[in-house]
Amino acid sequence: MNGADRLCDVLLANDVDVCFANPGTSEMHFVAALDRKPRMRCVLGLFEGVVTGAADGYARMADRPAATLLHLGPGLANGLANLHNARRAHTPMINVVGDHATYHLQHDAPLTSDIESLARPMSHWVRRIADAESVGPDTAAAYQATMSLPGITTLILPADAAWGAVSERPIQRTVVPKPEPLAAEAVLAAANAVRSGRRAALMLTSRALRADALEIAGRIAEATGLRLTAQAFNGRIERGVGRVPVARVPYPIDLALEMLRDVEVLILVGAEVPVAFFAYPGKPGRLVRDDCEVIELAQLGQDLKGALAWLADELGVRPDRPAPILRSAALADPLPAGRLTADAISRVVARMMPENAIICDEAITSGRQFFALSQDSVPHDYLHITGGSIGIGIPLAAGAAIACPDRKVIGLQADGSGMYTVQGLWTQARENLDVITIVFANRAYAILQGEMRNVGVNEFGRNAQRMLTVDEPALDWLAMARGLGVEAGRASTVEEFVRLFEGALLRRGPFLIEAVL
Ligand SMILES: Cc1ncc(C[n+]2csc(CCOP(=O)(O)OP(=O)(O)O)c2C)c(N)n1
Repeated sequence: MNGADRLCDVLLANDVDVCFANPGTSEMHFVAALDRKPRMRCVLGLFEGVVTGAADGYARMADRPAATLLHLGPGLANGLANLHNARRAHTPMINVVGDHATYHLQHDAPLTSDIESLARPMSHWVRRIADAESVGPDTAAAYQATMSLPGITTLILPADAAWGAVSERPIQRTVVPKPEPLAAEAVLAAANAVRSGRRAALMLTSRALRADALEIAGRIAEATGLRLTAQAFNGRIERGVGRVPVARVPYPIDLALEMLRDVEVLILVGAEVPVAFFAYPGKPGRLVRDDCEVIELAQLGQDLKGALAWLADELGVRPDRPAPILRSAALADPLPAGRLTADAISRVVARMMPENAIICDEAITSGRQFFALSQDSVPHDYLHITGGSIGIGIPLAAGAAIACPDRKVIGLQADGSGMYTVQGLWTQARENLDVITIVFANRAYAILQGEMRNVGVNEFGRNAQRMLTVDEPALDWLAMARGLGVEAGRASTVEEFVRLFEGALLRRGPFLIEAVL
């Protein structure tokens, strides 16, 4: 047995049995060890941004981490943008980054780089494994850290630690430390604030946005008048009919300020105080008013649902009180017709998505209305881009589909963002993943055109035009999808779109619809 075998065995003992990978020579012993473990599912991504984005989508839906296999500093660097998104989502993930053998580093061979420095900003926890015998304990430590933070852990695996012999010993499941207990003072402070009659709001994220936790929050809201809000960007929300609806803080700063203007007490449940996505001249950074009292009921890593239950108890809100869940789907709304617009697509998807669909939203400007339009759709999960780093949508959908093979995944995909990790379609095809990708082909970086106008520039000259449009040549999504092994169709009217979407819902396996806007 060698270090690489030990690494795999510790992962498998903890049910980490999917490895998204893009390997190189320094990881060959790890590849050979993975090859000896039939329980491990290895999924190839043709670019490391696909690898890390897919591991993110997988863990958001599976509620357990995947491993990634990345090739030294450059491989990790290619995956960093989506690691950044995963870090913002507090997704559990164990990255294994191969490195040269320890004694080879002195030669500064071409692929040598400072991997720790590349890893640290996008990881919550980083460790370089010293030798083969350390592989087991270090992998267990990475598992502990990823589960309890929860967050991104990165293990650097030197080739000689991978190939070095280790003594045989039984491998047990790693014990994860219990989360920090909830603080009675925080619960009391929140309850007192709610009782005070001041206008109070709960700010939820992460585990607090699952249906069971939302139900408790909904009961509190209905009994006390407390408002329910969610962070602007969240890893996963369970929503739709039968669930308690929650409003997200909007992206446009003026709408966000408007939403939070009258909030006098903000109670954070895993969430942060909301801030503007960017600085704008003359506008505040924090989105709550200066005199807003902020109470941290519970932090990420603590039992967020338990915190809500305790608050409900403290406020005398009975657990058998009916929660304000949405009761009927808006299926009676007529489908739109005629010219294809982004909102028409959102309406069609909101109306036609199957029960338990998983929506991966990287539609950027085209998806602005989707969240509101799908509030009373059938029950579904909503996964968002969490760190503002575009290029997550296609990989995120692939990972979610691997985690939930019995559920339909629908990717709402802006075209500019889609081009960052378009290779992810090939992974969808190779793994025969049940994903419908809807490309909003507006052939522009529309959001940036809006941001230019926000800063007062209304006339675009040649250089701005060249930087903010994605036409000439127009992207041929049908050809790209087919070239990557995914069947595809193009729609220019609502009727064409509905026909393609209906067909895609009836089949299994990946399908792409280019929606020409
Ligand atoms: C990694 C990364 N690079 C660049 C940007 C800046 N950026 C934000 S949105 C955007 C273009 C989005 O265009 P598209 O995906 O087509 O959506 P649209 O704005 O047209 O709705 C860019 C380049 C970013 N957010 N992340």
